[in-house]
Amino acid sequence: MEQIALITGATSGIGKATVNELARKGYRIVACGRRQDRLDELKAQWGDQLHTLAFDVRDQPAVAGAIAAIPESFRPIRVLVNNAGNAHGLDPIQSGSLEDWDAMIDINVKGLLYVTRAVLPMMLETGEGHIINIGSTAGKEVYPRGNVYCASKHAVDALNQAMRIDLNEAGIRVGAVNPGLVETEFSQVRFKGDDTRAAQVYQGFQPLTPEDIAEIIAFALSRPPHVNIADLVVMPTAQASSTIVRKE
Ligand code: NDP
Ligand code: 8X3
Repeated sequence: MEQIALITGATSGIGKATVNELARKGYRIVACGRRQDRLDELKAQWGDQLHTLAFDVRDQPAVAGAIAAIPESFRPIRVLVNNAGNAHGLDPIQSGSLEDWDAMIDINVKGLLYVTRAVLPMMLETGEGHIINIGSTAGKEVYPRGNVYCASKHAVDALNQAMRIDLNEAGIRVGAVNPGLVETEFSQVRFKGDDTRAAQVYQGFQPLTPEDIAEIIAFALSRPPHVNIADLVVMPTAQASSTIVRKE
């Protein structure tokens, strides 16, 4: 049967690479993000194989409305890649911006929940589904000034386990891919457009590419039905932990 995948955060980085990797493998894709121009570029590239949805994952009615309006030809969703998310700021807890905290909790945690809740009825109805949650090494450990971003990714780690438990009876596979340092627009967002500071994050070593992660997601999805890659951490070889990176 034809596989249909809904991917959030499809306009950049890991999500965009995953759209391209899965589309190359023949999936039909529902690509989600806020930036319509980027969604239009994906549509121009993949044509009838791809449907776009523009919504902010923080806006629950918008999430529910957009997913309810997915056309028949892109239903039922069998694969959900919960990828949309970002870090906002890198400040100590005593001086962190409340706006940044709200953004990270609302997007990385509540947004993931809203999307999952809207997609799940399609999986439950057919008894088939595979959810990949994009966590982070920041969900496995905590690093200086990572506070709320790390908390949001620890929440993703907890939700990944919780979804697997609650959806076990339904036979829906749930797993997480937790990357270390991947060169995307992530640090540009974290540092609010300070490109110099963002570039410094990836200097002096070879970071992961979004395509490295997309290939791993595709591998997890390609396992036979009795195999579920439940939780996977992937770092650049130069990285040993959030704070230990071998740089030249
Ligand atoms: P990018 O900044 O390149 O991509 C982030 C994506 O999330 C964009 O497509 C963006 O789309 C979407 N997004 C952000 N906020 C919202 C929102 N409010 N509503 C809808 N979509 C939103 O970063 P990455 O590709 O690196 O990040 C993808 C995921 O990977 C995130 O969950 C991140 O935490 C995680 N991750 C990243 C790592 C890294 O080192 N880069 C390492 C570990 C995990 P748009 O702006 O169009 O809405
Ligand atoms: C992104 C990786 O180390 O910047 O989740 O938190 S890190």
